[in-house]
Amino acid sequence: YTLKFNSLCIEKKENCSHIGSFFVGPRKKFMDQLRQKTIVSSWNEWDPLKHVIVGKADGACIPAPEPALDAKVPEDSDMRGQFGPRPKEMVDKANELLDQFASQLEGRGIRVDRPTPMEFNQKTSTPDWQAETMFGCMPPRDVLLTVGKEILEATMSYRCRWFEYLCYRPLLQKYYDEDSEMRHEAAPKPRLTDHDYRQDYLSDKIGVQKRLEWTANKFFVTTEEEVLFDAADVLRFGKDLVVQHGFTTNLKGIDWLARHFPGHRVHTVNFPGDPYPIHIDATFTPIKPGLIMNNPQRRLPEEQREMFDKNGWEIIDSAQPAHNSPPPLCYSSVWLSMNVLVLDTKTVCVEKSEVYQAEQLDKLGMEVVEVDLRDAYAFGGGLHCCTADVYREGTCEDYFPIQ
Ligand code: DAV
Repeated sequence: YTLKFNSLCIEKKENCSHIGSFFVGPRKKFMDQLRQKTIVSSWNEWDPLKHVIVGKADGACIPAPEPALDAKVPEDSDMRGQFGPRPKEMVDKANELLDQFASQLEGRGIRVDRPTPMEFNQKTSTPDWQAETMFGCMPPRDVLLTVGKEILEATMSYRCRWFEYLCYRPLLQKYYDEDSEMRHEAAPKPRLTDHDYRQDYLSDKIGVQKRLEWTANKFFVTTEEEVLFDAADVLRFGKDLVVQHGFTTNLKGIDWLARHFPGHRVHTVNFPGDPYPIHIDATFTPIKPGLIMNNPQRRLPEEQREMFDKNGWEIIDSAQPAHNSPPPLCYSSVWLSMNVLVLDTKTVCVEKSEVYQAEQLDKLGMEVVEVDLRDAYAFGGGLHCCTADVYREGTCEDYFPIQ
């Protein structure tokens, strides 16, 4: 069938240019596409990666002030007080690096798909609010959560990111068509009214000391008004999901995930020491079964270690970042150093300038693949952030039988 279909298309290609760009590419690539069977499945952060989405920087904006975002942008950040499209040279550079990363993965036999950027420099609104700009689609990890054969669109918790899922819909629809067992789900869209955010966080003069106190007491910017979560607050360990309670995910969000995945055990964690707790992936990084790197400034509290200790998992301090400050216009911290992408239990992608992190993983016996990505950090994060799993080999295992 494939060959027949293929020869028909090749034949048609000459006189049917309107048939679309899908058929116009080089013949080999086209045949490869036909041969690849799409499988959606990923149960953890370390099984052999076979198919992944890598984000794009096109048209990304610095979002306009809004309650949840203001709480996250560091008080001394160069981004405070400005919004709108990011400088073109920075977009081009970030895209060059993301394209290069995609090619590196493809060179290792991993299938890579890219999202469809939209006009992010436009106002969006719902009956409840209006946002001046959108954000971008560099970090698919924030939006898409793959658990087994399901890809779930997170609620998100910033107004500027409410419509971001649209950038991934062309891919999700394709996967849905191509894998008859794929489950495409979307969490309930939140209203994101002012009731969702603590007014206390509206000031830009809170100070780090006060923030550390608040976050240690789990007094975060988001309230418990409604279900809220970002996908990047979730780590997958087979039968167990570990979810960070912080600025972008509230307890209702975690409860919703537990009800939504009844076959899983869902664990709530938080990491005192982080004045801006969003997303778990620069804080707690599983490398392979039994081994997790933890940010030494944001250690998992003793009382939350039990399930790891009991089951013989080791939690080690990650190496120090190589930089003292994030790159310009970046809303993430220097700890993107530990935002690595594990390709399999022996291979890990580390940002090229993060020499201490690379050295640590090398000493742990991993093959380190260097990836130049620092100039894309500002667009939404590091190597883990800018990817989302479609397919990793492997099955749903119980790594924590003693609960
Ligand atoms: O440390 O700023 C960044 C995570 C982005 N997904 C941090 C967390």
